[in-house]
Amino acid sequence: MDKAPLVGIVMGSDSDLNVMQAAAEILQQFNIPIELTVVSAHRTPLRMVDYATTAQQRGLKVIIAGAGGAAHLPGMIASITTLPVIGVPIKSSNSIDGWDSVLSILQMPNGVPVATVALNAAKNAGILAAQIIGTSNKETNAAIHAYKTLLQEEVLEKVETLKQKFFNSYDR
Ligand code: RP5
Repeated sequence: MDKAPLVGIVMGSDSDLNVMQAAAEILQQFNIPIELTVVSAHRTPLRMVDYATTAQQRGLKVIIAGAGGAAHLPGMIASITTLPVIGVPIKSSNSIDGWDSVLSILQMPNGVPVATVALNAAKNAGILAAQIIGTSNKETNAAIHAYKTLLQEEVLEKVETLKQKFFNSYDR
């Protein structure tokens, strides 16, 4: 992508990439310029502060931050920037069962929100970021509308398939 990134995707480790790349892929599908890198709250704290401090002036509109275990990255970035931060809890190698990641990202104190998606739900984080961009960009908004229409069509196709096999009095 040669356009200035609008969404920043960061993760605590490159071991998070197999989950986080779904956010990058859906944003690229929506034609939204992104950047993606590793920023660790615990291993590179000063890099995290610098990333969050410079994010807005570098043109970003939304940050997606993924981490696992003691997942402090999204909340710490949200404590520094005024950009909306979407948190992706990741079930990682240092995660007990995923709840540790979820609760570390979800249970933020009043005043510092992180929009937390489901465990490993980087694709939803990408869609939510696109929806935020879409509030001020007609093409993006149209692309999301088309995507949602497609989701609906897929379900209706499945309804048709089931109709061949099972009775359904709700014929709409
Ligand atoms: C977290 O620790 C990272 O976000 C990752 O989910 C987890 C494990 O990191 P590695 O030990 O694989 O680098 O900070």
